[in-house]
Amino acid sequence: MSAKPSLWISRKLSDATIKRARRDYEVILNEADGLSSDADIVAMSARVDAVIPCHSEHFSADVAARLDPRLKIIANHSVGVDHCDLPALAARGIAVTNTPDVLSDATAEIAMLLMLGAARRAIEGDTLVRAGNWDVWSPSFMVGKQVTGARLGIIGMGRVGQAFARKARGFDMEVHYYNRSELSPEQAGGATYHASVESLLHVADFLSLHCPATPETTGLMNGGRFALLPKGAVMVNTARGALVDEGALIAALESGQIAAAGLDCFETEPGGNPVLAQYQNVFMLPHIGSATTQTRDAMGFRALDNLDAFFAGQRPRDLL
Ligand code: 8YV
Repeated sequence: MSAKPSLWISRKLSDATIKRARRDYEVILNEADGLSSDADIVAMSARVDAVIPCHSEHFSADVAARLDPRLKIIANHSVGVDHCDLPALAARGIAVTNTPDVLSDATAEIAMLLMLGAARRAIEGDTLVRAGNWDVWSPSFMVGKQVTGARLGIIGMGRVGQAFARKARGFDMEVHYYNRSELSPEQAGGATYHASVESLLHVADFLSLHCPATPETTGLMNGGRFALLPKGAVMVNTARGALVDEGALIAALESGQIAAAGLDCFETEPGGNPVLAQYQNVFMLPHIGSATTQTRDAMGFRALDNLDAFFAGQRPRDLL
């Protein structure tokens, strides 16, 4: 057996991550960077001691049951772990880690971009100018919704939610939040706590989702909940597509209940939603919340730190 543990890197991570991984592990890299099927994942598990997957590789209960006992740790290159069936993996004795903290600011930046772009009609304006169709100007032209001073509702006040709240305070927004538990005054930074999602929605002129996708949060934003928002609210989702019932969102856009939306994630990924794509008041990005050079390196290094601890016989910092 090789002195170095063997490691499957299932997607093309940053150059710095791969360089460091090759120094310390026998790396099998998915150079082609394509998606792996369940069968690919199961087959690979017999060849390696560890894997660094992205959220694009699914470790369902079925896959977990079929994994080879050689695989000992799944060191995710993501903070979200909804692609991993944690109880099923625990039952197989496989350790699972994630990469919290390091992507909070990059994701909050994308939430801010989406909120501003949706509120100020960025897609509509860009399309008009780019197509050479900008042939009029008027004070009643492309009037949007002002962000500065508005009420912002955040669902999920974890690391990303708090990073977004900090940025929103720079826009003098009045921040409200719903979270499973109330934060300490230092963490809340002056934001108002709501003990229920419903209470929060009533005051959310802007709404931003930052909670994980779990069976409890799937379809969190449905028709009934959209109806509780102030009319003409703007919704932003940089968390997971599963949180939003896209059919209900389309109905809310049609009725004007939602004035605009900014989406970095979708029920179907990759791909998105072709019906939502018809709306100029929906600002869409292809799940790039954490896609900065700095953050991708930090995510890769955090995953490797977790692996290093595990193979040194220590408890990984981000063991779930
Ligand atoms: C990543 C994310 O791009 O970390 C997460 O949970 O959704 C994204 O920031 C992706 O998961 C990388 O694997």
